[in-house]
Amino acid sequence: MNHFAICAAAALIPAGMATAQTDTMQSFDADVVSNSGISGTVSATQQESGVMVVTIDLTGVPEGTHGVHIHETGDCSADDYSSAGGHLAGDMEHGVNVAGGPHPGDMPNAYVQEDGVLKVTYFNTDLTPDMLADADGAAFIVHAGADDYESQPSGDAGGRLACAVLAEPQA
Ligand SMILES: [Cu+2]
Ligand SMILES: [Zn+2]
Repeated sequence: MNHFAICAAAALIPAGMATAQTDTMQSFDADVVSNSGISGTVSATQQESGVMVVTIDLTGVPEGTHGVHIHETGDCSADDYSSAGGHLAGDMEHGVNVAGGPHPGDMPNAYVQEDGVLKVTYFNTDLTPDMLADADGAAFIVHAGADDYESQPSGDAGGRLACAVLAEPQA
């Protein structure tokens, strides 16, 4: 059942929102930038249900477990991507293992094999288009290590390997 649901959602993305954007359904697409040789794309698309579907399609990712999050500022200009700020937090605590969590920007860890491919679709029921397109925008970040789903404020996931501006800050 899970497999079917994931495939069905992935299939809806190109047909659904690539050309049509309304007040209630919006799509955010971005290319990643990386000083670590990672390339690819990430998108966040609100579906008819209201659920945001986050699709990540990257190559060149080091083998291992990586925290992936939506961060609060749409700015990847710093060399270490610290310019993207902390997690998109929405007054919540970090992590699914914590009372009062998770952040709307929190997502499950990605497990990358030897081939360096990180390709996954996540359903995010807490994220909204308004959070992404707020005054300071939003960015997607891939971390060097795993999110422990409990350390505050960001899961102790290590440095930032790649960044993508999902929505620009509105000056
Ligand atoms: Cu992060
Ligand atoms: Zn978080």
